[in-house]
Amino acid sequence: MSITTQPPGWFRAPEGAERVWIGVAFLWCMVMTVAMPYWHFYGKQNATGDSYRVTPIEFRDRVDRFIETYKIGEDKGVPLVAPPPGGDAYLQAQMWKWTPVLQLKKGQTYRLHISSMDLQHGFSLQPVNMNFQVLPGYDHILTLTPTSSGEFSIVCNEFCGIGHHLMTGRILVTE
Ligand SMILES: [Cu+2]
Repeated sequence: MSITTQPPGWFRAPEGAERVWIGVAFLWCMVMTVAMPYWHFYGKQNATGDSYRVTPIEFRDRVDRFIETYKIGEDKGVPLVAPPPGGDAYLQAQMWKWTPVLQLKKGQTYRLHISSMDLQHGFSLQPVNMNFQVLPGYDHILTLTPTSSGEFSIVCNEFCGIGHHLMTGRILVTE
């Protein structure tokens, strides 16, 4: 079939159920248009937007220094680190692990620096379901204040290769 012009008068204005559904879809678009910027300013789980350029090697040096200074033990072969309350904490993503395991204090605010050593990973904190992209070359800073104590898991929610499903980490929050 070749491309032809529609015959004159082909257009009929939507009516009945079609009209209702167009209305519903349009209203929902409006709700989302308002809700997204609203949530950006009033939501309590938004990233600060702070991020700085950093090379993977520089970031690894900072993580190593951080671990050396504040290490309090080991958790299944991964260093367990308790950063000073109110201070900086570091988390390194790489195929296929999160380093170190952090031990934070409930109610204290930390500046959590996250970066990747290789490719894009996804930081997904469970069960609270907070999600952030982690990119190599950027030090992403999240201002984090744990509001409940317990054990939280970090899963990678950005497919990063054959070991992606094994890429889990932990954050412990104490009273
Ligand atoms: Cu990953």
